[in-house]
Amino acid sequence: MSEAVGRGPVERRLDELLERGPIHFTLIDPEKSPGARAADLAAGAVAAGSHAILLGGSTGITPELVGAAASAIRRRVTVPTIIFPEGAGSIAREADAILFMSLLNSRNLELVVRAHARAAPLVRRLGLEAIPMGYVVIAPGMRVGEVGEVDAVARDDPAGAAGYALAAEMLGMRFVYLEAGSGAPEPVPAATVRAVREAIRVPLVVGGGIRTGPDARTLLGAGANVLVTGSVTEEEGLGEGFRAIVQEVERARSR
Ligand code: 1GP
Repeated sequence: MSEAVGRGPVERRLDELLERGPIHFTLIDPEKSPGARAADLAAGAVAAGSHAILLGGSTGITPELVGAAASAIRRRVTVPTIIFPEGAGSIAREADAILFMSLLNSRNLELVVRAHARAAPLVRRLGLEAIPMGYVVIAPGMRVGEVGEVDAVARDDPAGAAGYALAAEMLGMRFVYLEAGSGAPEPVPAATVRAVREAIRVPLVVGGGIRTGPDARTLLGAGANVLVTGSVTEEEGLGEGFRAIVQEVERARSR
């Protein structure tokens, strides 16, 4: 029983890494980068120092695309491959785990809990490890803000974000993710990250619009535990920006 409701091996591994400092997740969209291309990106990202691969995208995702990418990635790297779902169509048995996340500030109950109610039996049947996460969109929110029918937390409302994050923790979610939206012109404000970090005890994930080393340094300084980058990885092909971000995480880990 306790094993069924407790932390699985992927989450335990993340917790161990987090005990020694912040970590970096590389987000790969299996529609833009299918199969072998996803595996090449993952191998490069891990060689540069990234700690896990997230597989997800906001449109056109199917279990076949996720499954093929996850299989190819698992042949190349030993870090966890974790599904960052857009819905039930993202669920594939080939991944190591799934972020089982509720979009807390959506107006659409589908994205808060109803899709989860339909997906949960499949996740259990496939034996996928579910990592419970509260997902909170901060303005501008970009595409996930629109598709997710979100009442985005304003950029000058750190207390609003902290309220959602603390509610997530009190509901038993073991990670909180602050999302500015993929391709956001600016990441989540440092003041928001700081307020949330001070409010909660569980690890804080931050993503959306992180493109440079200084962006990463600011967010890490404000207390982010996990940085997620997607656009900088795929558009610039693991270029200077990606490397600088991972180096900042590495520097923070060695302090
Ligand atoms: C999106 O937070 C992630 O869900 C990553 O955003 O593509 O802007 O890096 P970017």
